[in-house]
Amino acid sequence: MFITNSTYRTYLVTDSTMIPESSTFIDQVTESIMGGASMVQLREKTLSTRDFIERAKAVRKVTKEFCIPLIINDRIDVALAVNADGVHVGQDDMPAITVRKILGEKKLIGVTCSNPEEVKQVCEEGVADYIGVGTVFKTNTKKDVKDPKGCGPIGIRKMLKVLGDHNRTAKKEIKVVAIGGINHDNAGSVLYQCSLPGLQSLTGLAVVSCIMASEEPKYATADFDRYYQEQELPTMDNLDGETAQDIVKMIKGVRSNSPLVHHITNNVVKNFSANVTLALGASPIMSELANEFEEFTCKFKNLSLVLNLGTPIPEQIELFKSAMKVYNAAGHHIVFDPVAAGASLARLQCCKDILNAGYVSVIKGNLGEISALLKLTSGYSSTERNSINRVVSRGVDSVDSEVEEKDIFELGEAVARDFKCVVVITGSTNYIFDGICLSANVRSPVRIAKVPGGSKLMGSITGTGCSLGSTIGAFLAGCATDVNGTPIFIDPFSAVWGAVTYYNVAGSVAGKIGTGPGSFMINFLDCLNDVEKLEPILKEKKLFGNFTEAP
Ligand code: 3NM
Repeated sequence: MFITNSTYRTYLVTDSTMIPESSTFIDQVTESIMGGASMVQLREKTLSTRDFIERAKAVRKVTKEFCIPLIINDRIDVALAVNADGVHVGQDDMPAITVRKILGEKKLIGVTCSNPEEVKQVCEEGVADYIGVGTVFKTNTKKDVKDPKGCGPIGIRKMLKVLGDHNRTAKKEIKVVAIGGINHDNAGSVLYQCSLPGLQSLTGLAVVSCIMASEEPKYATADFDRYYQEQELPTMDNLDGETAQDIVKMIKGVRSNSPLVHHITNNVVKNFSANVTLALGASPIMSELANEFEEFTCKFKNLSLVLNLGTPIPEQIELFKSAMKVYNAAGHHIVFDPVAAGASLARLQCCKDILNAGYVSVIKGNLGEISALLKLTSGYSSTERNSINRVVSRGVDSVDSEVEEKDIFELGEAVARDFKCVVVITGSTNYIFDGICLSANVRSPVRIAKVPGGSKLMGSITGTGCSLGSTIGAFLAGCATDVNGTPIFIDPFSAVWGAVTYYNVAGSVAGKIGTGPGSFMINFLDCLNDVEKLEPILKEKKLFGNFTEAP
């Protein structure tokens, strides 16, 4: 049998306990294969040996007809009895080395891994053809998983890093499928988020209940194919180059489209963030009513979500997660502000839960906050991190004087690459990193933009950091369509650069007028609102190629 990467694409793992009443086990498997299942693992935990063999023979007949591999879970004897194409073992089953000795070189061997150490061991043993990494998300199908909550894309990427390092130099590439809680709601983002561009991505997805329990297993399987097509990352070639250079055009887009910027944010800054959003010409909404989120995403094209971790409570984290699901499904941008991420392990855990629950287009924070997130990355991007490791978040204020610029570059790049998003590190100079427009196969450079801070007075009133999140949200949503409401593609990096630049130019102009924090706040809102006043300065600002240093 000819095994390629696409052999692993939609890997059906069977379970006979969840077949719909109107169907039979073998019908479910056959239909799934007809829908495009590219590999089948027969997984039976309660059948007698004799019944297991009978079932394996029946499935073998179908897999043979469709020329796809049949893998037997755990039972080497059953695999031998029916001449299956391979065996899949877990960490407590027969060691892969022993399986290889029994089965010989021609059969496929898969091993389940739940952490980087187990991946490392499989790589060192060098006998497996593929690994199954998981559990990605909570699943009801397997009860004895090591991490019932799921390791999420963050955990999967840490395993991919170990595998990718191995595969880079190995004679034989070990393939990898993700498993656990994968369904049609999350398959696209699993493929997108569980990859390290230029190093390692998933070869396929392994699925049980989403197919085995489906009334329409053929279509349930076929649907998985389209998620692979969606995995094309945007590249520099398909950007709207003209708009990407023109902040005035962007802010005018915000004003004419009047986007809705949905905030779930902390109580301290709600008022100021709403005023900043209004001053930009966008509409703020501070909704925490989960039932209406889907209505927003159906109703509005120019919409974004700003999640701010300023005053977290468990209910709010759950609200974040449900909002993310709705916004991700509708394809609207999400801006995440990991306020004081490094202040405690509990807060970092909140960030981990949030970033595992879905995809955010932008992460905005100060140096302390972004360096805390470094702990959630796979480490595939960075080499040395000495001075970054010295940075400890001190509440919401970060210390940037001790850190060299090259370390800031390394930090931003690492977080942007891992989370495949735009990262903004705020401070007296703002740094923006593009982890979105990367090539999937080669290690392409991360675009970096540098924007000078606006005014020292911005630090004298509360909420200027958080309201930058609102501004980014307004620009992303404002640039999502042209004035006629037709969707246009402007890359998030350019929109974020436009937002950060506009915000700081307004701050700089306001800072020169006022005498103290009170008047500054008012002048700042006025300046944000006065495009004509800022226009001459904005016209000077350009994104230069790969790197911009604003004059
Ligand atoms: N192995 P579903 S999770 C068979 O984590 C299996 O190793 C897992 O089922 C692992 O697609 C799992 O229905 C069950 O969530 C996955």
